[in-house]
Amino acid sequence: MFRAFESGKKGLAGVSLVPFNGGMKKSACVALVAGALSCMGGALSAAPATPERPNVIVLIADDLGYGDLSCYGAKALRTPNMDRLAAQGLRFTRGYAASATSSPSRYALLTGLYPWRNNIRILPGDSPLIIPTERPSLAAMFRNAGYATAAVGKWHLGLGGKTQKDWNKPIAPGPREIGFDYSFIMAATNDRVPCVYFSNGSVVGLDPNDPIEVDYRKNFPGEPTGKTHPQLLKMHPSPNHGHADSIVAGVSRIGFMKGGQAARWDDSCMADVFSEKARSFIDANKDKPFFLYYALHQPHVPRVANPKFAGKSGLGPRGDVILEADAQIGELLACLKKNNLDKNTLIVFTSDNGPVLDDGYADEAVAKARAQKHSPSGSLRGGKYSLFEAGTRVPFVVWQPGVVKPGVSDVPVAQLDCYASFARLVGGKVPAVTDSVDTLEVFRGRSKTSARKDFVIEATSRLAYRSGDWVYIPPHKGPKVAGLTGIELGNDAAPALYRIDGEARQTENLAKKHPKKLAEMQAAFERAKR
Ligand code: NG6
Ligand code: CA
Repeated sequence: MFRAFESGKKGLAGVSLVPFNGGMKKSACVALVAGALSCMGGALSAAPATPERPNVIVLIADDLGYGDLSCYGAKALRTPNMDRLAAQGLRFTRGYAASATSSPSRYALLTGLYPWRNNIRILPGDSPLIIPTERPSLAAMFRNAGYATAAVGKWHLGLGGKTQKDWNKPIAPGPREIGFDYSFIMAATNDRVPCVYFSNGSVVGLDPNDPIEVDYRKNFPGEPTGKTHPQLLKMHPSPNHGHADSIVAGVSRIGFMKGGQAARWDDSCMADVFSEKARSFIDANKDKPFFLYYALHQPHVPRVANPKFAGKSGLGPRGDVILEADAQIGELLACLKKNNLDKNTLIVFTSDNGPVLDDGYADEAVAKARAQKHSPSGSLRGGKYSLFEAGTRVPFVVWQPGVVKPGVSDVPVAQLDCYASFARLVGGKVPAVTDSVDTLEVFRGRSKTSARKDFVIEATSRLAYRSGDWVYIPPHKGPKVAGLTGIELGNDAAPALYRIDGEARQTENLAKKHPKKLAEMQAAFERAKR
């Protein structure tokens, strides 16, 4: 039988394989195989019995917007594999991340807790682990229920303990200590050092004679940065955005690193590397139930598409990497099909937060989107970092052919509710203290009545409150529009009340027109926070 982690062998489709447990060489860029996608068919079996304990994949993109997918209305680019998930599955028009930025959003998904309860913010790349090890995470819930578990892709939840860490030794606590049997991750974001992969806590491909050092305050003497050596850059930082520190693979990043040359990643290969690791995990665990947290790095900055996709979208690098992510999803679906797991695997496909065009690099995202009339937020107001809808209302598709009823649902759902919903699905336990609510039947399209009645969202430490068709944004200090990204943040001196049913644009503040509703929302918000 084909075992993907037999080092050095060629897989069935001629894909070069790298060892499952790390050992990957720096330039190991797995060749994609044209035509590896097999047609998913899509016919539902007549009277499907619910498979017991299906495999579960949380497939989460990074900064992918509500309007970035053709199945959510994008016209300027096509996302055929995302669309296939949506066509065969249930596409939610009101699916929410808990936060408009990454670390808090992922924290919520993996703990079932609101991130603002513990003041979770965007983490630097050298942050300690922020997920408690003593309380079972979503991964631990699956592991305790007998599932094999893996995290592949973007992490951004911190690694190691509170004291200064040595990147040249295995780092713990990390994914393993919160319930992932296997992990192959980047520590933080693709624009933050350290720019190396970690397999089960250790840097992949590290030469012990060239140790890694990381510092977020000052550079190491003599090391080139985007500021001192702009001639070395193939992608330049946007003015005033930072992102001009250490240079890795021709891109200057946030933070400084030294050494680890052989281990440094090449952004243009990252999609293939993560895709191969995710598929190897599936191949290796096809005979037992598994939970895979697969965190795509696109379209977060820096957007460096593989040459196969560069220039293909007409929207510049941001569009190109969305096509690349879409192809990764095609490979994932083909892998499930190949292993005969496509009826017994539930996928939630979503994004950690809303979209942004200029988030740190001069990559033409703004100009190309304007020229092609592409709105990454769709018809919603705001974007990443915003309390308006596009900050947290994200693509949200649940897929399991034969089990999830295909269609479109406007029932509000939250990533936060994956914990309690999946716990019921697999016979796992939910901790006594939780913000997660079991909405499994809504996820599967079998009920339109959700146990989730309201939702507190967070954007850069500010809160807003949703209930039914309404959202209340309390007064917040700060600029209305962010100077760097040009995104409307949702700050106002006056309280704001909007209706958010349908494709809500949030143009009219209804606070004055509906004082009773406003008071009711304010009171409910205070209760929800308690
Ligand atoms: C911000 C960065 C932005 C991005 C973000 C994290 C600046 C000016 N901006 O601080 O480029 O890295 O952090 O994005 O440094 S997230 O999707 O992981 O939350
Ligand atoms: Ca993000």
